[in-house]
Amino acid sequence: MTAYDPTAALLVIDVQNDFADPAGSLSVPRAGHILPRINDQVAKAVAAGALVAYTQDWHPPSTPHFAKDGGIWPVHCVAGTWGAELHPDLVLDGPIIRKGSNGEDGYSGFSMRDPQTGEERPTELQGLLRERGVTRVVVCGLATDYCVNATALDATKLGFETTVLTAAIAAVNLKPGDDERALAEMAEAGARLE
Ligand code: VGL
Ligand code: ZN
Repeated sequence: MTAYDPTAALLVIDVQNDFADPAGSLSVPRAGHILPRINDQVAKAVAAGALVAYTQDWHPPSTPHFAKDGGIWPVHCVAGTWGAELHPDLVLDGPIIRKGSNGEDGYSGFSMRDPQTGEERPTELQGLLRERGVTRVVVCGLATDYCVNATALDATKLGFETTVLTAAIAAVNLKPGDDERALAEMAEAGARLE
């Protein structure tokens, strides 16, 4: 079981209506099942004095991230819309980091990649964690094969001891098995799957 303390941070990735609600435009199968588990973890983290940080996919109406503009995704999480809002059942108790605001593929909570130039830029998440002396991160949320995967991989690269809560994540699975491949990739990178 994950033990939280002030050196740990729980990262709650993209639990937004477009992913987490069955009516969302990029609805993730089983997302509804993981919400109570995420809320349990939020309660545990807060009780132990660990930071809880939330990410939000936050896209402009047109971005090369979307299929209509040359990318691969249906329009989702457009800034200021219902779909971009954090799910109403999610317990909120910490800072929110938005990514993708300038049209980047914001898969990782830690970095944003310009889809045209490939250039990577950091979000404010790393600074926030370092400021608070956080050395361990615990990752949950959506989706296993994209934002959870990218965030956990970046966390290991940045030297955070990284745990992924396999009961509190769910996958898009554009291709069957994407979830298993993402789990293997995270484990390979040194993340602990719990
Ligand atoms: C995500 C696909 C597109 C995610 C974001 O949050 O995993 N997936 N944008
Ligand atoms: Zn997106």
